[in-house]
Amino acid sequence: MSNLESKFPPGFLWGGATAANQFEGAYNEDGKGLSIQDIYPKGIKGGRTARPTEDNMKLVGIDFYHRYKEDIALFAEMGFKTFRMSIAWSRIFPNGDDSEPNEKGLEFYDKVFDELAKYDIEPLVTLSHYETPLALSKNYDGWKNRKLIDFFERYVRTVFTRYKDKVKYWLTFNEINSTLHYPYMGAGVWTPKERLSTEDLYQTIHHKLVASALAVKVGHEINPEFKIGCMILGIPNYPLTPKPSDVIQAMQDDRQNLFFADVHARGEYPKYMKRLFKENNIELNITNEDKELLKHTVDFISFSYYMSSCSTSDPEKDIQGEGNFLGGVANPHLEASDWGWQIDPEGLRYILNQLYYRYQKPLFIVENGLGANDELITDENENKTVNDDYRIKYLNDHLVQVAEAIEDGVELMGYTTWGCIDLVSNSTAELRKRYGFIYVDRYDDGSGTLERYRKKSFYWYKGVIASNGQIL
Ligand code: BGP
Repeated sequence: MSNLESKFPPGFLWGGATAANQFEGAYNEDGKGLSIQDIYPKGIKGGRTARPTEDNMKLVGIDFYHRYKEDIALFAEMGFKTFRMSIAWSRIFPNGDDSEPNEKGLEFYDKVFDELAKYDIEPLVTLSHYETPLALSKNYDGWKNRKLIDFFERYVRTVFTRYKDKVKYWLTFNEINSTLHYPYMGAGVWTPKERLSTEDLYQTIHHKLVASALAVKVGHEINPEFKIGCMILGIPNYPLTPKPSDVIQAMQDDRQNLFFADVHARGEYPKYMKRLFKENNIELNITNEDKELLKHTVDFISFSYYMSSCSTSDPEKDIQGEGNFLGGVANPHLEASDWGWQIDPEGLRYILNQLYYRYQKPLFIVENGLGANDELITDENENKTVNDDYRIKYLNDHLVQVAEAIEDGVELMGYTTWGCIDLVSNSTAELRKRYGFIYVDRYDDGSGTLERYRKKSFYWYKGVIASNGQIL
């Protein structure tokens, strides 16, 4: 692409993405309450950010809470135009249902936004990144309970009002469609998934959809300049074979994701969901007020993209979790990362087109990246670094497809790589699954200095941003 004009529009929002629970640390400082992530046992080592013990260093994240100035300076050095982060709800309302917000928590994000402003970096803020306050989970069964809508409204009003002149771009719920598969992570539902009826699961989802629309409404009232988007886990499903029943299966599997974007973009439930509810005797409590609220549609659609998946109508071939995140069947034409996530750059062009021409709303890629085992080395200048050519290749290949999609006519606001600084993995709670341009000296056994080092990809991404994508 190098000898061509940049295909990325002027003002394209290049940057990186994070989530509070995976990198802030300071799980109980300055009045923060626990979130569901703080006790969530995952991976081989158990909990995430609860009480730090020697063999459970994940508990401190990577300490952005105390090192945000240093980290933001590094993002600025790469030329970031935007930085995606989340607000930890339980820093603001420690129990979720408190009547007054925690001033110390609010002050922390003031400081972060002020620091970003120094470098003209636009914050892109997720209101809820798998971070339901633990007390709401235990005491109310999370989003299964309609009351959560009110608590969420109080929280979003508080942060929208407080930061109305500091933040313009907002996302409501991270990967809202994953609630269908992970009701605890997605919605703080304390009842174990096996005991949750399908009806309760969809009611839970309904509450989140209403809360998301309510956030759009309230946000636009507080500042009409706000741009508020939904956020979907983007996994396109290909038919495993050209057999018509496989094609239909792929269509059905896609709807498990697209349903969420459909409601956010169109302001009502699609007919195919009404059919699904009818055929499964699911009767949701959807009030007239809910229906009115849902009409507050989003300004843009954002999504994460790591992989595609294949769908089959043949139950014998349909082995759940055979290499992809939400089940599905492995694609024989694709290779996978060390964690079994199949790498498919062209799938990104495909889903960009699918979403854009379905909704005709601006899109934003808010996560994409490669989790890998990085090796820290000392280079000839005695600098510590990582030669992560594999990461550069992964991102370059994906961005070339993004440029193709832009040429296809897709309106794209920006691109933030996931985990621009190494952070704790969401699915495995490990730190060795690294995504960053910045290496953090921290290991799964709790050792490490927390020093930051620039990887080779750091300089590559800096060049990509400086040339607005021309060096790809
Ligand atoms: C997405 C989540 C992120 C992030 C990313 C990478 O699903 O929104 O929180 O962690 O996946 O996943 P992992 O950390 O499991 O490699």
